[in-house]
Amino acid sequence: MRPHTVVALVVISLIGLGQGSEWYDSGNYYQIYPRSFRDSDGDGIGDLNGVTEKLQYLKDIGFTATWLSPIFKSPMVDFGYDIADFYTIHPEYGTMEDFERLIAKAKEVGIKIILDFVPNHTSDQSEWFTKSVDSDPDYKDFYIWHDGKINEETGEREPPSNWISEFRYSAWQWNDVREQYYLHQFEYRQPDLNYRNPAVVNEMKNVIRFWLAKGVSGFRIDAIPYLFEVDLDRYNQYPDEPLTNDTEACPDPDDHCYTQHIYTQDQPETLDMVYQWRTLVDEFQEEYGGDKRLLMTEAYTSFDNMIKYYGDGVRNGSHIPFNFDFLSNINNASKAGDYVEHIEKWINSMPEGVYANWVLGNHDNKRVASRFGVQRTDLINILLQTLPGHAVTYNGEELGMTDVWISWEDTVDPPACNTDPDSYYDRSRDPARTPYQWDASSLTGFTSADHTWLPVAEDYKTNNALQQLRAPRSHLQIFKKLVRLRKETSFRQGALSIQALDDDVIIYSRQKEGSDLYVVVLNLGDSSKTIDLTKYYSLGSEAEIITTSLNSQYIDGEIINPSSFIANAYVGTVLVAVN
Ligand SMILES: *[C@@H]1O[C@H](CO)[C@@H](O)[C@H](O)[C@H]1NC(C)=O
Ligand SMILES: *[C@@H]1O[C@H](CO)[C@@H](O)[C@H](O)[C@H]1NC(C)=O
Ligand SMILES: *[C@@H]1O[C@H](CO)[C@@H](O)[C@H](O)[C@H]1NC(C)=O
Ligand SMILES: CC(=O)N[C@H]1CO[C@H](CO)[C@@H](O)[C@@H]1O
Ligand SMILES: [Ca+2]
Ligand SMILES: [Ca+2]
Repeated sequence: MRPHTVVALVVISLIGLGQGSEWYDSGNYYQIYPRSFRDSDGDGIGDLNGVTEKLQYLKDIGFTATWLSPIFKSPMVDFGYDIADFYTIHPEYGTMEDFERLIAKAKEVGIKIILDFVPNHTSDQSEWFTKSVDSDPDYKDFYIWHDGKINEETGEREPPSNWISEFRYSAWQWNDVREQYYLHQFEYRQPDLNYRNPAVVNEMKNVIRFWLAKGVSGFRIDAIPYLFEVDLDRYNQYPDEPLTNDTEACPDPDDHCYTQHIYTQDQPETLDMVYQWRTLVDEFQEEYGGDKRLLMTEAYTSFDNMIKYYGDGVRNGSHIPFNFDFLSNINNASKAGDYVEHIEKWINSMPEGVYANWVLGNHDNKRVASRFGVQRTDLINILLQTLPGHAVTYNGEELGMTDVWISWEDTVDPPACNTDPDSYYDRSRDPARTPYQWDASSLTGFTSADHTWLPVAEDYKTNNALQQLRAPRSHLQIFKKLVRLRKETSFRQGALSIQALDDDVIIYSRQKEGSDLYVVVLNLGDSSKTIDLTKYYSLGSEAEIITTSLNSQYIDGEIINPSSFIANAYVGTVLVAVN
């Protein structure tokens, strides 16, 4: 064994956490990308009836809840993140009756449904926007309009400020009818709503109430940092954002990273809005009864801000502010110490009475198996499922699905389409959005059509859910075991004692006093290591392998000697002490 870079033993005590009795405690969440999950009617596009059909499958794996990427009426410029009508189901995905059946089936099966709420913008096809363009008095100020400014040298009209869209180019778009610019922090066909207009705040609360009344268990709220922009009343005109001046990382003036978003992100009013929404869902539950309703929030923002989404000590906010500190900082090159540092950082910074959450994949990032290597698939799933708090899984990660290469011609994702054939691939989110691999039949059992909206992975004949369910050992079998394990007292309520042994190996224990002692060993590196686990944890002469990566030399149920445990390359293992 290589000499250790010794990192002090860090014991994170979580006593007092996880004692709650809400349905979402230590929850296991599954993100469904409906367009790619299951096509029930043979048009090559996933739909609600497809989701309904597969709810039992998700329940069998053991998920608590599933959150669906947007299912609302949309011209699909940004695949549903451009909503034309917040109160209507997108026709390609089904009808309101289909949705009601989905909710009924979910209740029957015992899995909660969480919807994606996209508050920052609508589609330019929204009736609200059309009316705003026409200066209808009720909608005139629903969006952020401005005359722009006149360039003193050329005399020409220019956008009000240098703000850049997340999807490249100016965040201001000229409208010929209203003869003004409107703001869009994403695609130009996604105009930003004006949250300084109380009518907008009110209407969006109505949207939340509408779906709560339909029986959803909560919302995952999209792109929150962009909600508010700087208050125009405080300036004569919208101020330019400072340049980042990073000519190496961001040389292109059309790229979002070219400026620092001090006026367009993380404005103080944003947190208040989240707290208001929390009050709304809490009040709804008090009024109409039933289980508590849950809020999950998406905010790529500073660490301190992420933590504030939980609440400010007086008001509560999001139950699950997605941990993008982990997602953004942990990558294939991360060392064991980096993992431990980020895990500790989150747990130590959370306010009391809330849970941590762990997420490494979603529809905006390349697939976990592709980012970390297929060999590490099980290791990453073991990590996410055995840390204290909520675990969030993007559909397909439990199968170890990998990115599918998509040609420039087949590319449909707007940030990629806004580039060119040479540079689109890095920006494209299509490779992680391909159809879910159900079985080995034509087009992987996703559809009965002869085409799909994005290509199906080439490996689907050997890598699919059915094959993995039938195989005695598979990514999915390991995942299912982990999900069951999480329900054990030591995982729900036990303390975490974690350390990095060197650059490659992370070890931790989960134990609640009086309950089983579990030890997790993760070897990120490419060589086997022999470890005396009894040096770190009070293990006796025997321990049982609960589950371990496919490429491990051990098998589940095997009894081993923990004083000479062999951690194979890229392998994760969960052991339990045997008395
Ligand atoms: C970038 O350079 C400009 C002009 O030199 C300067 O005004 C600005 O403050 C710089 N931005 C940062 C983030 O340092
Ligand atoms: C915040 O949530 C906690 C439970 O997590 C509860 O005890 C407290 O009353 C809530 N505060 C408000 C202002 O709702
Ligand atoms: C991840 O890192 C390993 C070395 O630790 C390397 O062999 C592999 O190619 C990397 N995989 C990806 C997808 O970058
Ligand atoms: C992770 C996530 O949901 N990202 C979304 C953030 O918001 C933009 C615009 O609505 C979408 O394009 C992303 O997919
Ligand atoms: Ca369909
Ligand atoms: Ca906004």
